[in-house]
Amino acid sequence: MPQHKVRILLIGPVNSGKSRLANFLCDLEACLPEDIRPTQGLRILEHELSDVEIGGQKYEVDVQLWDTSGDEMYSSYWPVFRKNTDGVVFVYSQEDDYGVRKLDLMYNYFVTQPNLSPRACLACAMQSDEVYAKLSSTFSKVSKIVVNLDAQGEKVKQDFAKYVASIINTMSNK
Ligand SMILES: Nc1nc2c(ncn2[C@@H]2O[C@H](COP(=O)(O)OP(=O)(O)OP(=O)(O)O)[C@@H](O)[C@H]2O)c(=O)[nH]1
Ligand SMILES: [Mg+2]
Repeated sequence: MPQHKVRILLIGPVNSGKSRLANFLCDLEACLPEDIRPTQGLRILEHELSDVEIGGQKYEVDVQLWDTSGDEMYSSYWPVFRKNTDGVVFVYSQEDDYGVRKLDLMYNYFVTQPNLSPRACLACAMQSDEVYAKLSSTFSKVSKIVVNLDAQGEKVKQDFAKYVASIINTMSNK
């Protein structure tokens, strides 16, 4: 099977669920409770997706996830996070109005400035009971999904595979 490689950045406010989503996508959910803690700057996780359909053909894709910290303490790392990334996933909670308002600034830095296509982006609202905050019009061209890891994990994996296919399409149309 032909192969592709993509590097995807996970960004968003502190405690929005970036590491939880990354663990889930890489089948690391069963980690010990003491492993769950704020990310110290950056974690890099790798996994392989098979049977990703791109233009009618199936590919195997090596996915490298850059799971970043949302803490402003690490904002001096942003130039490193942004360099050579193929896609950007925004992870947020619709219960966190303060966090959602920070996403516009992140979009500007990680997507608008390096001229990345909105098709290489995905906005993931982690499932919440209440909805206090919505994305601004800055995200109008970005695909949006609601992530419910407890009840609809399989759907999250399918949505993610579609997103990976869309990144590769964007890369090959450059
Ligand atoms: N079930 C489960 N919950 C997790 C896991 N990892 C984190 N959590 C929980 O999910 C919530 C969000 O935590 P994280 O995913 O670590 O948040 P984050 O966006 O990575 O935060 P920063 O790294 O500080 O920017 C917290 O309540 C964690 O306790 C996991 O692997 N499994
Ligand atoms: Mg984290």
